[in-house]
Amino acid sequence: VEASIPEPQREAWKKYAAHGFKTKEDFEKEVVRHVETTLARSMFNCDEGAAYSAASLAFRDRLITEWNRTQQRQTFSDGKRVYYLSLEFLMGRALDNAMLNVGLKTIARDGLTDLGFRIEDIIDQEHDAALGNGGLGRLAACFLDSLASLNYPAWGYGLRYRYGIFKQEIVDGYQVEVPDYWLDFNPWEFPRHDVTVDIQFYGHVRKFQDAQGKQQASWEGGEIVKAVAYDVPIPGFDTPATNNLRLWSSKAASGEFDFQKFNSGDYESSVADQQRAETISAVLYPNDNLDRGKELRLKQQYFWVAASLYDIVRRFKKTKRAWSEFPDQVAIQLNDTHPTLAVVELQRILIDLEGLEWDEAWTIVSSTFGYTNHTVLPEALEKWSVPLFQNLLPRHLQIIYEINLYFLQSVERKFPKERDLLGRVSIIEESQPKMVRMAYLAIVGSHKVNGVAELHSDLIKTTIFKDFVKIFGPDKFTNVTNGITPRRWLHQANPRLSELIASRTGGLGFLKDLNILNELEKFVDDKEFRKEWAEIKYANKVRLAKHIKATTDVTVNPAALFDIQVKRIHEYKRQQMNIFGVIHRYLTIKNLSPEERKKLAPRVSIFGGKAAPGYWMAKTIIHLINNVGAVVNKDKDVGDLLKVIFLEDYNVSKAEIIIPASDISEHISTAGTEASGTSNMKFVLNGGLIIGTCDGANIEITREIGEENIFLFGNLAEDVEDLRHAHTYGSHTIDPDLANVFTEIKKGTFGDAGAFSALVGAIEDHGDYYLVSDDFNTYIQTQGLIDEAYKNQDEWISKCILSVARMGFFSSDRCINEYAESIWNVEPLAPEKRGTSGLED
Ligand code: NBY
Repeated sequence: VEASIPEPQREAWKKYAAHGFKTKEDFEKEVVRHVETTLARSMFNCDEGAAYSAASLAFRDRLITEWNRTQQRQTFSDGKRVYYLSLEFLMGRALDNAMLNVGLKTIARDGLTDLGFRIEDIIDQEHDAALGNGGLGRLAACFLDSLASLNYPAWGYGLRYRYGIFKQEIVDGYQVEVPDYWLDFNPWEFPRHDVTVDIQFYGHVRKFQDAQGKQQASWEGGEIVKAVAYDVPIPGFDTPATNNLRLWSSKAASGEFDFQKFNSGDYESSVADQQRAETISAVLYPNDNLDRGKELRLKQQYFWVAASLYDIVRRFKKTKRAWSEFPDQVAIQLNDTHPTLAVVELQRILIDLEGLEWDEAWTIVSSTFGYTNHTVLPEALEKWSVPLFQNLLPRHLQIIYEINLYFLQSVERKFPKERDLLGRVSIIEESQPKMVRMAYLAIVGSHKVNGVAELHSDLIKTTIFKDFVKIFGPDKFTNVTNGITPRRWLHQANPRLSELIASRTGGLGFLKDLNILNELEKFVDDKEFRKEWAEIKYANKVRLAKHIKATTDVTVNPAALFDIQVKRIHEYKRQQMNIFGVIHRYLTIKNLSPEERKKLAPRVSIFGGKAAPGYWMAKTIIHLINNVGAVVNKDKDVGDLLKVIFLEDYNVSKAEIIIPASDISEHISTAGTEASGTSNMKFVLNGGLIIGTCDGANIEITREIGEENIFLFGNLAEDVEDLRHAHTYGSHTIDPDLANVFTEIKKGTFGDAGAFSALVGAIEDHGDYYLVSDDFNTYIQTQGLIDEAYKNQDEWISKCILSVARMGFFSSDRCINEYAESIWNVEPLAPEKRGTSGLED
């Protein structure tokens, strides 16, 4: 309030308020100004990097103007806000997205041309913001885009990692990890050195009686680390609404403590303290679907959660409302269990710092949070050791015990005869050492728990969270099927397809209401439309073929069927089954006469994805793919009939090139293991077909597009348990085609067989947990069906067109509207009508 300009002086502010450019000339002026002043360069040393920087700064200025207005408007309107807490935001590039969302890409293209640059080259200068591992982090990014595009008052909260997900290099067929230092020049963030929070760690709890004789607790001592806010503007598409992503960075708190050390000549240890503080936000943990229980990770979680909650509470307190109204003003969504400490932290703030009674506080807490589960894999369910907690967060551990006590008491009252139940649902696992089960804490502390696809949401209710359904009733558990933003994953990644769709559906409206794609069904037999459709797919394949040539030096034929599997490497996702299938295809080709070979359909098998650095089996899969490629790609008998490509360093910006170029993509996880998958949606939206198992969102994609338009195969989730049991206790025979593949690997055809013995052994000798052998035969057969289907291009294109026409459901806009209605209870805030933004193209 003190910083607010007095009324009489506000006229000047209004008169000179920044507006941002609207014309090509103004854009060019801004670019030149930034080159000459912000960057201190000139036309004599402006390379593409500088042009990127200047263009980005021009757009940034524009975004921030809208950001300011949006935030002011949200504050004045005084409605409920959503806070999306995620340790990962896999944003990718921002410039192209900003240009498209504010509707000024054509102006920027023309302006850059005038200044001597090609817009594609400028866009290509940007380093991805890769603050995430895979699907979970990218989902958070799609959600931010939809929240802004739909005018929801929403903030994202995350960590400003100095190093995002590592860059992957392939050296001699092996993955090598290189640090991703991405902050050298980042025009998209605004440091808020005035927005800081002191975060406490370690220390002890002092119990005392307050003036009213009430038992109180105070967390004292330990050390303090400072959280500094960095804000990233999130522009909505075709709306001035610009939301905020606030990322916290850690730095040493300069307190007396440091000065004492400094003055007493202990310079080195004061520098060490500083570095230790900065370590907290230094690096993104590179594991997906695996919990490693490292202390620094727990520190990251608390640091981020405590800073975010302090910020949220500070904002709420400005409204001067009663605490009981907190859940009417604030909805907090927990993206997986990583932010679950927020439940405990809010309870602590309310009882220890704000003096509320336990029950009153707990009612507020448990009506504020919603929890999204993203996995049923046991190794991914977060647990933290009690001794670790005791040391790092002593007061929080006490509160967790208390939450657990009251929870278990309520369970006992409701189910007095079920003694085992208490042990099963206890937030504390009675192991050695004891562990805090974060998912259970998140369930107890939230009013809604959701899975991310129908099958997944059913599975969590019947397996890992079954007891909780019984305790809380089925209504607490719900499904919100994931979605993707059509802005990035169609309009930005596949501009020509977007343009074609716009030309037949009356403009770009489908990007705001994806169900409009339905109108494409009537063009399925339209000759001209089909021709353009096929040309666009071909052009996208040529673009990818060029990328493949440039990065791997392998020449691929764009007329071949492009078969793509790009995602994190994991045994449950079964890239091993894919490469075994490729080997099977290779052996088949080798066994044919040259005459017979001519009848085959040429294929390019494309893989991409990172393995967690400590996940040996995943790294072995990458090694095998590369070795198979090395053999197959130079085999004269094979030629164009089969090429095997591993694309290095799969990330968001590469996905934008890869996905539009696919004919078939593979989503072949063991049934019941992939919670949803989201790239499956992206591939179909870009006119590719899918080979997949009955898992995750594949099932709903099938329901929407029709089973005649998808290649499904494999065992069902309901049969997985029995099959696994049979592997372990019955006789386990390997599929004969797969056995042939193993024989070839063991012969050393793809390099030292010893390197792959663990991969083969997992299937032959160790129970084949992911059912590769069980599904191999139908997988191979289905691949055969695909070969046949692709030969009939007429039918193939019809399938593609009909599929795209039926994908409306998978927009993240639909998904966000479901969250808003069924979990957050928030409404959009219509932006002022200023006519500053207008759709172009
Ligand atoms: O979330 C993915 C699921 O595997 C995928 O099926 C789903 O579509 C997507 C969005 O709902 N999960 C995922 O990407 N998980 C992680 O990346 C992840 C990262 C870290 C940790 C656990 C999981 N961790 O415990 O550190």
